Amino acid sequence: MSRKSRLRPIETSPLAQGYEVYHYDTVSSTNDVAKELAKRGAKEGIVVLADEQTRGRGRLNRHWISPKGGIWLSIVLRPQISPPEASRITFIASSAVAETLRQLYALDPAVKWPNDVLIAGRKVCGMLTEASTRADIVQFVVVGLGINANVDLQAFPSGVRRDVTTLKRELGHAVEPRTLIKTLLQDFDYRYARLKEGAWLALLREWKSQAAFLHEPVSVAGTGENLLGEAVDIDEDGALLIRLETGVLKRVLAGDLKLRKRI
Ligand code: BT5
Repeated sequence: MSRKSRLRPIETSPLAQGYEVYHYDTVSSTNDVAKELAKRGAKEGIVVLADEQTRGRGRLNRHWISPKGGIWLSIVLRPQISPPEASRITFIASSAVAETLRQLYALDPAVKWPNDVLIAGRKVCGMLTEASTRADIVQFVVVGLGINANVDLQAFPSGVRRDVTTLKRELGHAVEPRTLIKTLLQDFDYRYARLKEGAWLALLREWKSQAAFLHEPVSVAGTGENLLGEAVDIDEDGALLIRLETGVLKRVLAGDLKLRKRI
């Protein structure tokens, strides 16, 4: 038996209709635990929540800092989508986070391509969507969300601190995690149901209306060259369209976008 399969949640609770939350103390990565559960047949709507992650991951296996006080969770989904459509889940999850922070705390968050939620230009939440496919069919999707809720800025090394924020810092007080998770899952479910009904383009429009980087000068790294230009749009495939300084319009499927001024 693997170490993972011996993990036991400290609590399970149906926090939102259709979502059963398995709450763990410390795990390596909630995405890894959720993927393991999904491989063993876990149904759609199982949520893995951990107080702390020892090997939290970002994209490209980057380290995701996940101390106690944050909300580190992953949702198992079984959508009938093609592999390239899996990135849609990232978009609806970030919309749900932004809307939840606005509703519960009157904050003014913005989504940023491809997988961030920012407050005043600083990252408060990141998303990691991973799909398991067989013969070009999606078996399951795990969407992981990391929200810096009740985390002190001192938890971050100085190199990332200036680009990061936490809810506690923005609000000046701690938030109630259960209320946040419940509202978030309800909002996510509303968008996910619409996605399944074919409302992707409307959902993408909503995501764009929550974005603060469109029509702004940006740089994009991680594409082999550092691109400088204006973020023009996000297309139906979730790709970024950037107007380079040379005037050429370039389509980018994945990369790291930075605003060239803090807004
Ligand atoms: C992400 O990657 O933003 C995806 C983060 C997903 C985390 C969740 S937590 C629950 C689930 N379980 C996991 O193991 N992962 C998911 P990316 O865009 O590659 O950004 C990573 C970069 O963000 C790092 O290289 C750091 O610079 C920065 N970073 C690390 N920890 C951070 C944090 N807690 N808050 C804000 N930025 C952070």
